[in-house]
Amino acid sequence: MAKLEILEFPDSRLRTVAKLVEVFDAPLARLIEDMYETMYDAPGIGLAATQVNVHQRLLIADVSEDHDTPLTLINPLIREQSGTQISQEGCLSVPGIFADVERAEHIVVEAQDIKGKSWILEAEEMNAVCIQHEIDHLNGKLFVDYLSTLKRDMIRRKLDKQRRLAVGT
Ligand code: K2U
Ligand code: ZN
Repeated sequence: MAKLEILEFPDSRLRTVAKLVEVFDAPLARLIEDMYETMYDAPGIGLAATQVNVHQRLLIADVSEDHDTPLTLINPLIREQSGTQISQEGCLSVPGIFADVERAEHIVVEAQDIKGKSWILEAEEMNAVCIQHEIDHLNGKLFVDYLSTLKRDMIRRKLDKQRRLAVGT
């Protein structure tokens, strides 16, 4: 297993629209393993392949308290959505920044598993938020895109300053 580097806003590679996964082979399984190690180590409750600079439609999540309920969604498609919920979101690609985002409260998702078998799952509350957040990543979208341009520019400047100071340490 290996910890993967997570791209950080405003890296333009985070804006890539991921392509469908077509080959369900050992390298894919290894990537998924490495993504789980990276996510749990961060720590985070979700991770999209885009964030580790792999532009395939693959996301993982685990919103459980004991970090023992992994969820792997390949080529996910939201088939139905209903209701709305507002929750505070963060992002491993936008470290230290949190903001309220409105999302669908309940979603029905069609996806493929690690072997390529299609399945349907329903999600709500934090699971639904996390899946929508990760699918946004696969479409090159970040939660800061739901904020005003002014706020997004402030965040960009704050992160740029943090990175400059980190280089200086
Ligand atoms: O995409 C990511 O960077 C993973 C996010 C997923 C997420 C964001 C907002 C709301 C739910 C899930 C990270 O896990 S951000 C860190 C975090 C950890 C626990 C709760 C919320 C955010
Ligand atoms: Zn994120």
